[in-house]
Amino acid sequence: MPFQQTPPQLGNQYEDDRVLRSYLARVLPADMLREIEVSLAEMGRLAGGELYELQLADRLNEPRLTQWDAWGNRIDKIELTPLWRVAEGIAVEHGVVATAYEQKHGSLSRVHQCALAYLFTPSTDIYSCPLAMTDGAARTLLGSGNQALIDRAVPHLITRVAGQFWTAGQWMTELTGGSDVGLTETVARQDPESGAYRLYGRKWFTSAISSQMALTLARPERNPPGGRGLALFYVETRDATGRPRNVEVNRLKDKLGTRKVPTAELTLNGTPAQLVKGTTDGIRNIAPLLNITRLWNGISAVALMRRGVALASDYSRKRIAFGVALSEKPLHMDTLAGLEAEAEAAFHLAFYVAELTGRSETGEISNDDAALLRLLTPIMKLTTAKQAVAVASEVLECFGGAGYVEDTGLPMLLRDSQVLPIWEGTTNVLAVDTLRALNEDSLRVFQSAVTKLAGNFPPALDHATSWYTRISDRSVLEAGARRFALTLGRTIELALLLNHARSSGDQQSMVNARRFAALGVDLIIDDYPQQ
Ligand code: MFK
Repeated sequence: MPFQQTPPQLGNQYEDDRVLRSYLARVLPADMLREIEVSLAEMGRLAGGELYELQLADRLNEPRLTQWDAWGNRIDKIELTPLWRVAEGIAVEHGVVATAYEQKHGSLSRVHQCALAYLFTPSTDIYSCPLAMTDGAARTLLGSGNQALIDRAVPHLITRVAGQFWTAGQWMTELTGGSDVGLTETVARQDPESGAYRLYGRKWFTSAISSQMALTLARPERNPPGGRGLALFYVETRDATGRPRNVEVNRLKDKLGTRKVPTAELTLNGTPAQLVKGTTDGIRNIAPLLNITRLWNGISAVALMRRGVALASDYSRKRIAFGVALSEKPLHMDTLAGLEAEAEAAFHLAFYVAELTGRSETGEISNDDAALLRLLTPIMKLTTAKQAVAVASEVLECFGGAGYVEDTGLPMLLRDSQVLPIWEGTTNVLAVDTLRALNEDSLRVFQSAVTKLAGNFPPALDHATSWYTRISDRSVLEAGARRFALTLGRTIELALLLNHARSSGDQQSMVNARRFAALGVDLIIDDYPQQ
């Protein structure tokens, strides 16, 4: 009988997840956990079973754009892959967006929702992208005070009824720059009689273009240049017959990963649009959306890490090399232990931001914690995204050549992780955003949160603080901003991990905390050679 390698397998992704279960047992009241556990176990069963099988079977399918019908009409029809169509139904039915807005459990509903998203994400090929933008649009509209738009769109965004569900797009990026949004060239022209706006311009990188609505930025005519001169607009993408409303999809992007996400280049050619909130300050007004999608980015990062570690751990028990299973090899297990420690540390930071986000949404947040949330959102996004890429790369190596072969489904983990540090603000843009959010107050709150969680004032935090307070030259500060933000990120990850280990009594969390500390937290370089 020739040798046959057993592939890795997944069990119930909730029941098998020590980190998620021990975290939820610590932060949720027991009756809430009992109540929601059924929904989590069901999502875990789907994610490790039917959805995972469908994901592997759907591997080569990609979304398709048909620009013209047989009779010369511009239709720009987008067909999604079977996996995405199933994913949408499951997301709606299980309330992967809705749970955060139904608020059955107050601010902890956000934690429940993030747990569902975390279980759902790794088996659905970045369907988390449209869900993230939908969630962000609902939050932005609800905070806008624009009752007409709230009444019109929000019920669709947060519904559990399949036929009524809308996803939302986030059309920001233009050719002038993905990061420097203030350079946006799209113009908003107002009809002098009706007062209605139409948008003219090109959007260069619009994710999940299959959405029914979008939030976008454009410059009303005669507004000044820069971010302040932009306004936030609401767009419905298609009319009642399904025809695009003066939006042309020029082509879909040919991307390294996230291949199921129909990401488009668009021309807005008189697209009807409504102001969301005022005629200026579009960047400030769209920031709630950015902060929600950045939370999703972090939850997706930890979800993909968790999937990689689950597959690699299972495989280590099935793969025999040099006479024993890989799980008997000290070096292989040391490698896996490092990945587990990174993944658990990242998990606690992403879910801590979810807890704070939940409290900010129900108004149960102090000024101090609101400042902490503003600071931690970019720190969490940039730190977890970098960890996800590093973990995914190492996970592939745990499989040897099989990790490099497409039809194992494993390379997709690396390609999909690679988007996480790029979209929703690159690492460097978010490092600069960290500086934007940092002031005397937020630094003090950060220090006291870390000290309370860790039980001491960690040396890495002392080093980072003294570096930050010593540097007065802005260009030196910016040059070190990435190392600084990552040091803050890893410092609070370690503090959260220690706090979890102590409060829950989870011995494996303590092992992971020690390992994570040994892997390195302090990335500050005091006197980096200047060019
Ligand atoms: C899988 C899960 C997730 C997936 C979803 C993915 C789909 C998305 C696909 C995309 O990638 S969409 C495009 C994403 N693009 C970005 O994230 C843009 C990245 N660039 C930035 O974030 C820049 O930092 C920014 C554009 C915000 C900087 O622009 P400016 O013009 O230099 O901003 P400025 O003047 O500093 O800020 C304007 C105002 O907004 C200020 O407030 P004030 O007017 O009161 O002074 C800022 O404080 C405020 N602001 C900026 N960022 C904020 C914020 N407020 C709260 N939170 C923030 N994050």
